[in-house]
Amino acid sequence: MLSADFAQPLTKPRRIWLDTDIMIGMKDKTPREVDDAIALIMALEHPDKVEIVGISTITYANYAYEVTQKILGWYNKTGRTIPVYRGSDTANDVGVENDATRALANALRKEKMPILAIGPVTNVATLIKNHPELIPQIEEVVVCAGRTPGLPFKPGLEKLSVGDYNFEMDPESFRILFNAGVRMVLSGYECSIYTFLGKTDIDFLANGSADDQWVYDQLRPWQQFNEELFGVDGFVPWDTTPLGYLTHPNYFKYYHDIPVRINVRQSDTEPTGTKPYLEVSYDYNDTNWRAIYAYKTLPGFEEIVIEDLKQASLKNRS
Ligand SMILES: [Ca+2]
Repeated sequence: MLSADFAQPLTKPRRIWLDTDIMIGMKDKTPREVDDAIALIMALEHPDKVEIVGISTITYANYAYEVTQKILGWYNKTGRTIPVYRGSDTANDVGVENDATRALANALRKEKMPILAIGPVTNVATLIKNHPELIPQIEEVVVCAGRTPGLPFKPGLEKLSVGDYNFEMDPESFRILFNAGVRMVLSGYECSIYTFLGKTDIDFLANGSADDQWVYDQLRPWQQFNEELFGVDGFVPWDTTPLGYLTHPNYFKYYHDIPVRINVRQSDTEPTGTKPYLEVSYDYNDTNWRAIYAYKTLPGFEEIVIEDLKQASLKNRS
């Protein structure tokens, strides 16, 4: 027989740090990536699973700060104030302290927690480089990066190769994280590619509150820009899968304790030259680096992403 106790959550939410290169709505030559914003809205919809202790920004740090505050103002219905800190503006100054690295250090001095780092990992690497005593306080770093050997990144109709953006922006910082022996979770292209938000998936936002409409007005051009680049009208919400590792881990397939290496060879995104690739394989026997590698999203996760956006929108109307 079920007792009333079963209705109570069995575990407390996991307290996490979010480091993000959120750039939704940034005025530029082209529409900008929207996935960090979707991951943030999703995280706010699951206060039973994750509690965001603080948010730090990386690349375009000032714009990211402003837009994060805006989105929190609209969609944070958790009753908790979530502080936001400006991090590295360039993702090429590892070791240089900033508001974000100081705040993250203070947070880790108080408690152990995982870091969800859905941009270049410069802020996290600065923390590790300057405060190695805090490494044991980092339960894990969940990132959107990495590939199985030679896997091309060709979204949509597979006409165009794209880079492993977060890794290629700052490979040195990834090196610092792996050398520190921090538990790493890689949930990148391979895991995320078949999660796809098309026009009909987001139409409801166009009829929502003024806030929802602002979000729609950023998502829709991003979908159309994706059609120009990759042939399909819609986008992959990449950063939702590393969040999903923390909120809905059963929706992903993982290679556990898989060796990781940085391999340098001919670039698949530039006509000439070489570039580094962050790759995982059980065949790599000359590396101490290890990760949990998410290689597949199972059916149902996309529905969770859409439902979370709908719930966020409904709350925003009342
Ligand atoms: Ca991102």
